Amino acid sequence: STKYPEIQRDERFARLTPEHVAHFRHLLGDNAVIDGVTSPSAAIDDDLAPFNSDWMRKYRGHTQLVLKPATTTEVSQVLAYCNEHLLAVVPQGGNTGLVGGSVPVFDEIVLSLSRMNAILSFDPVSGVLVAEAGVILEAADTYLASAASPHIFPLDLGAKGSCQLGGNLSTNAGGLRLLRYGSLHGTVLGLEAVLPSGLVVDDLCTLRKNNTGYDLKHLFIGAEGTLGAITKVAIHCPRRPAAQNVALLGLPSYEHCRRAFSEAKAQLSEILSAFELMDAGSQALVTQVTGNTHPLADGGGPHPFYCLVETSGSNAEHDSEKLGAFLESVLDSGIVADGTLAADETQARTLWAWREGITEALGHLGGVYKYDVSIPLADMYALVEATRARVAEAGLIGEGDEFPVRAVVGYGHMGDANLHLNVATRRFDERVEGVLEPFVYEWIQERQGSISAEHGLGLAKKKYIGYSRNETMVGLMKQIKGLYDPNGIMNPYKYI
Ligand code: FAD
Ligand code: 2HG
Ligand code: ZN
Repeated sequence: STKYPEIQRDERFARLTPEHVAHFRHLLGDNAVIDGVTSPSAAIDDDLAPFNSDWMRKYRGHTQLVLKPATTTEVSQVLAYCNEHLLAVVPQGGNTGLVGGSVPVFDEIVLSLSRMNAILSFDPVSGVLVAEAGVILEAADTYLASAASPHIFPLDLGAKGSCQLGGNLSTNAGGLRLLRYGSLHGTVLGLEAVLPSGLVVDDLCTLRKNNTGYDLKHLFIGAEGTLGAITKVAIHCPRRPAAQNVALLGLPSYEHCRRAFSEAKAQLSEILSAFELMDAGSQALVTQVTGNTHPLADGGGPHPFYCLVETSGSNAEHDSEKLGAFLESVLDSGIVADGTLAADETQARTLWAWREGITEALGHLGGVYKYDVSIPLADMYALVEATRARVAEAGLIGEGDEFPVRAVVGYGHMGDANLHLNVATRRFDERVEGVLEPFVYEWIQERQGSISAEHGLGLAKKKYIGYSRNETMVGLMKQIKGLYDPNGIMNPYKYI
């Protein structure tokens, strides 16, 4: 895991004492506290471990205290006490974040929202869902799917079984269908959050239109827990599409993927709901880890690139006819070398697994350096090629233990010009990091891209915010941080 030689513990923050812990036990009850302060033991360390280590096992903190409040009032009481006693806090949802933002750096208290997991209301006519921040994304979607008039949560991503709505909002997660349903800045109608002072920001509006002054909820969307803790969410959910169809395409070059995307928009227009990119390397890794045979292995595969196209609509026959016609046309015109259509829901899920399973497969190989970036589409994949060349030039990639890098792969949300460049290593290695950074960020800056498309900055990109935001913008962010969190107790040492 990564060490933090450049970061010092801020000694303004108090160290936890048994008196602090006694106060929290009194406030929340014994079951809501994991306490390694008053009763340290190997068993308690095991209980604390999952809260201290991130999904990638790259970042590791040293918290001795996890608090699990059950109500907004409890969150407010906890934060007010922490603020008064200068105790630093990291809000944590499902701990699936990929930038090291969700775990402590030193001994910050972890504020877990997992017990605040109630669905509060759902209006099937407007489609507005109100839920607590600790609701798991998949649970929210399952609830909506089983409603008398089935709806869909307007966000979907590979970590849906663990991530929480509060974490989704705090990272402004994008996911697999942003192309169709837009960003959380559009779908979230209101939220409730607690500031470090204990003040409850009650902005749980359920209206689609509300132009009354500054729309402050947007500050919490993507704030990564640096301003306060989100406790409730109101979100606009669309009707669940009656029909979903999926096609997987094999293509000879990245330029062909761009042409296929353009054709998909033209031919599938209002029913297009996802357009995802995967390179050959990413698919080879999924094959290697799962042992499954790639669906396009027989038709002249492996292909240099793959695209997954999904349609969502109200008429299954109409949609599958349209997707079938699209596949025929891109095959005929030579844009696509091979393709397959899912015949039913099970096959659709299987095709999706080749895209959604990449992150998990990479995780099996060792340490992964992840770059979640936005780049204008024309140049998007060139970053993977440039990185591959740089790593090869540095002599870091090859078969055998002496080469730290196993693969440089690219995939992502082509419909949103969002690339996931992943460099898989045998283990995290400072030599590799030195070759990749700031190279990747400079490359992106030169092309007016963004160094963080959908995962946030966290600790991973703390040093690099200046590559995508100018001094004025960072200065304004710091002023807002100072206003909302004057003692700086919320998620310290991270990007702001
Ligand atoms: P955590 O990881 O617990 O926290 C993330 C950040 O939010 C931290 O800074 C934390 O302090 C803060 N936070 C959490 N809860 C709160 C709260 N209630 N109030 C204030 N701050 C809070 N991201 C995408 O955008 N698109 C994807 O397609 C995608 N796919 C993924 C696939 C996999 C397999 C994995 C492991 C991750 C993926 N992610 C993706 C990254 C991740 O950002 C999302 O999984 C998710 O949004 C994080 O939610 P979480 O509840 O796990 O938050
Ligand atoms: C995805 O789109 C996620 O699969 C994760 O955002 C990307 O692992 C990654 O780099
Ligand atoms: Zn993604």
